[in-house]
Amino acid sequence: MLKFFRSKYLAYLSILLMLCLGLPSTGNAMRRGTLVNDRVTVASGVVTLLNTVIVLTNGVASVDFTSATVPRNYQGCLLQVRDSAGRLIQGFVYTNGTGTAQNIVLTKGGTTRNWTTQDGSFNIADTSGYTYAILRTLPVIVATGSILANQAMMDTTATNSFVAPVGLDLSAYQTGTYAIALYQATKMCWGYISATAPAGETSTELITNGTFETDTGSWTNYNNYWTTFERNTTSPISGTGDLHLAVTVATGYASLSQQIIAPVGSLVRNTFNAKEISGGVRSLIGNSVSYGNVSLGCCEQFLTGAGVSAYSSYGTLRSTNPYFMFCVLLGTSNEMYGDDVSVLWISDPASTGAQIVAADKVTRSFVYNSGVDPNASFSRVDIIYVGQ
Ligand SMILES: [Ca+2]
Repeated sequence: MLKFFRSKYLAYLSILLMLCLGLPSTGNAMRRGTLVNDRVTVASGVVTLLNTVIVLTNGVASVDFTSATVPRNYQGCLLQVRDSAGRLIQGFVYTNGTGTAQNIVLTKGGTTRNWTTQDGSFNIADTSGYTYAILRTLPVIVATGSILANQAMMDTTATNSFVAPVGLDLSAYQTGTYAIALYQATKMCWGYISATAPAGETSTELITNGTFETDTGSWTNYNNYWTTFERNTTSPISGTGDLHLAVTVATGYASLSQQIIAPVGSLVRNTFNAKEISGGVRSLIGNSVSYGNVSLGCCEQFLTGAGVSAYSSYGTLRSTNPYFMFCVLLGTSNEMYGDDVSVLWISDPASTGAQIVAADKVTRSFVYNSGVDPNASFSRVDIIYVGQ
């Protein structure tokens, strides 16, 4: 399961890792990076006392410069205000405010309403007015955790990029001010979380004739290795017919397959109902019509027991236009019945997932992907507040 906890000290480590992994290789797995310009002034100016309302109080800290854009267009940035004697107050611009007023929080990405630092004698009624500066600062990690194998629910295509990890609600981060970074042993990827919430899981059926109600059309018995391949009408699993497969040859393998049309990196959900009479029958979405290598496929499920069971698995395609198959390595007799076969192509996740967008915060794509395996576990996942 996912475990998230807050951290501010891990921010620098994460940014360093992103920078290092993005650099050309020189033969070492990592290169030492140096962070410079971690604070850059993006706006500054002067304001009169007449146009300034400053609230210093812990819990309700805010500022109002009678401007619709300053500092509200700089959420996540550090606001510094000095009175005419040079005394300083500074705090981080929060994610929202009221009217021209803007809430101030203690830490970037935080929720505690307070100024980060205050010179004790700062004058909140300075008739000579104030100067201010708005500084862009390093992103900060606001949540971190890990993801088990087959639970990332990722699409890594440039068209549909999204992440919807099992048990993790990302809807709070759909504000256009967060990024997500996912790490494996030697790989990582990251992108911005779109401000657009997914409308809900959207899918397209890729299997033809998964119900076997009239025939076994659209299915291919590779080399006829399944010696029994027929539509069964005697007590079918559902409807008027189901799939019956059997083979007794002692060596080799057998597969019954159907090609599905979707690009590599797509998320799919495979479901079917089945019962296994004997042998070690499994299902797989693999890269060829023959007995597949699971490292080249996804959604591997082993049939268990003579009673009808419902099978369900999510996976990200490892090749373009792969094959769904029922397959066995031979050696003993193998026999199964199957029905209601479905492979749904998930083009948008549930509303708790996150569409991933590129640096323009619009185009669906990860910003960087060194080749993560979406079906494997992720040792670390960070939610990063970047602000505006
Ligand atoms: Ca049926």
